[in-house]
Amino acid sequence: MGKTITEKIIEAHIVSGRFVPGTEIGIRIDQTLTQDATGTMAYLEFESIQVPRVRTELSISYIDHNTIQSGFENSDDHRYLQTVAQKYGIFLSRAGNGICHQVHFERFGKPGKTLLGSDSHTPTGGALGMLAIGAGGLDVALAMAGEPFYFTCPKIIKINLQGKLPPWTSAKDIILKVLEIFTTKGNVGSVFEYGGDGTAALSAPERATIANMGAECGVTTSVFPSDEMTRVFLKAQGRLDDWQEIKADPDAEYDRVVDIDISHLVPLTAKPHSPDNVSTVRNVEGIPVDQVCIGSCTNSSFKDLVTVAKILKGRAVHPKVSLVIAPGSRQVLENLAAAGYLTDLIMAGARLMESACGFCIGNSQSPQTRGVSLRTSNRNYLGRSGTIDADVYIVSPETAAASAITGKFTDPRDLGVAYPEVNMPDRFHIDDSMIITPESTENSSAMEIFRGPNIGVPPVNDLFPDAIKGEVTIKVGDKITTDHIVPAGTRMKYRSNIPKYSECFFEPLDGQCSERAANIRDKGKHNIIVAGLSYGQGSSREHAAICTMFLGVKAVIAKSFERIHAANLINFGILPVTFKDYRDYERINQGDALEILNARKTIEGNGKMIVKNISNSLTFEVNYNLSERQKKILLAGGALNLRHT
Ligand code: MIC
Ligand code: SF4
Repeated sequence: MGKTITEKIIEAHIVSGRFVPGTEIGIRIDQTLTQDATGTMAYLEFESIQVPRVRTELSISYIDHNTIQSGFENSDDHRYLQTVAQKYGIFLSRAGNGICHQVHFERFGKPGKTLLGSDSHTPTGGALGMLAIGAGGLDVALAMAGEPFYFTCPKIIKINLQGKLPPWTSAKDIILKVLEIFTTKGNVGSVFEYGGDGTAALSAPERATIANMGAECGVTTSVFPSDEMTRVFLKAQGRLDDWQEIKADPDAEYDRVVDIDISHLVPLTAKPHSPDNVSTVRNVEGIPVDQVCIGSCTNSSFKDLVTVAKILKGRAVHPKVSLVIAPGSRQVLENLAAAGYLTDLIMAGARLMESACGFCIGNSQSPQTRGVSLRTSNRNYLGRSGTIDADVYIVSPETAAASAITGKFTDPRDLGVAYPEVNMPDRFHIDDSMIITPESTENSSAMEIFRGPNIGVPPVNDLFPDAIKGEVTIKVGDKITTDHIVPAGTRMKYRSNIPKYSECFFEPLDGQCSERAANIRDKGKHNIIVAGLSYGQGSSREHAAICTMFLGVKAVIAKSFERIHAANLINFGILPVTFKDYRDYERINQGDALEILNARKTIEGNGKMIVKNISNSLTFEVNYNLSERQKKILLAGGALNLRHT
């Protein structure tokens, strides 16, 4: 039987288990990436593992999230990252060089390789035919130390794109269509593998937009073939030698095949406050717009921004609209400048931002109170923009540019002009001068690491308790994201200071939650979280698990979990369990006293796990699905404890 692309790459890297969907496998990781907001903790963890040098083919540390450097904390983190990178053999992409996924795609991604990144949008690399997976910082630290990455062998869903995109629709509309079909929940343990004649016609940057936002569906990753389009892109990056053809065998079998005829697509948008709240732009046209933000790792390529420049050329941004543009990398910025497109953007009234995450992470460019913001980014969770009552819509660069001109939500087909043709350069202007190469091995042992006062130590947990006895600290609904658990924005500068960061635990939903949890913990009781479907969507930030651990949470009982967050909970010694009967969710209230007697023994012996609700005298069963490896980690109180025993 023929093989899928995913199967081929996994089989070439597998070190534990076999390719049987649903079972745990371990793969060798060729490349790792980190970014500053997750990286500082990941490198503190890496240091505590005590290996002298990274053991990957390539490890690179990007500074792209907290580049605003308000206060000393970010700059301290950045200096820490630079010195750690020098010492341990890690490349470092400096602040201003661009967003990790865009730069990695341009300069380092290689067909056929495996990439593990401490950021949920790492799958962007799948656009080049690599297996690129997002994970918590500790898993990335372990991969840098040469350990395999363990995950559930995925089911493969083929997305068969057919036909040709009509004018004024683009890759963003394709992935919004995919989100409409698959939604943000229920896709854990799957990989999207793209194929069909519609895929063959998409350029590598267009594929990157699609692979990037597969993360919003919760899939392990998305993979494209490495074909002529990949070759053309790598050649233009001066990296033809990195190209190899990778395609699925004609008789490859998939768990499911979904056909999408893209020739009938129309401009789409994801309405507030979830990327799967998809509607046609036609349906929302006319809504007055206050802000338009173009950029983020989803849509900030040269192709995207030339399209925007061509739409804006000779026109002016509407006086009521603030138009913010953040090119994805310095390469994009330099190429826009060299070809004159930057002038068109500036003359139209665009505000040019640094090549960084910027507005996407909510630490700048927050919209006005009850403002309407159209963004080309990938997430529009409540409050993520920094303004809790703003309405954020996700749109394509075409819809964003058209609406910036008219001042209202506009279907770009109504601009009444020809769709701009964008020719990609045969060779990009390439400049890697902001990527620092690490010290040679001889010099590295003497290198000192810079540590400012904001840099803590990775917190450790106690052994997993014999029994869990505590209180429901908070009961939440479906689709709770890691942004709800520990928000980013201005709080993000405390990523290496866990006691401080824990103060905003569940802040967007309940301002008292952190204090309540600390009180329960300080009374010697355990905290327990109760949640609905798809708990822990979105960001890979392991801080959502570390702060949970710091506040003394021992178990999370949910209807279902998202992959990265569930793995992070186990890595930090917290038990994720699911309701056997969803009706039991209704029978629990915040503040209820719960007990899981013999929790430890039950896990050791694979027994039935029964939860007793002392407050209403009911008992119910919960499921847990742990491999032997995960059990050891959990019972030791987390992966770092296990390594140190
Ligand atoms: C995000 O888009 O939410 C982030 C910020 O890039 C995160 C990582 C983080 O929280 O640092 C992600 O996607 O993993
Ligand atoms: Fe940065 Fe936004 Fe991409 Fe996250 S989604 S990596 S914050 S640009």
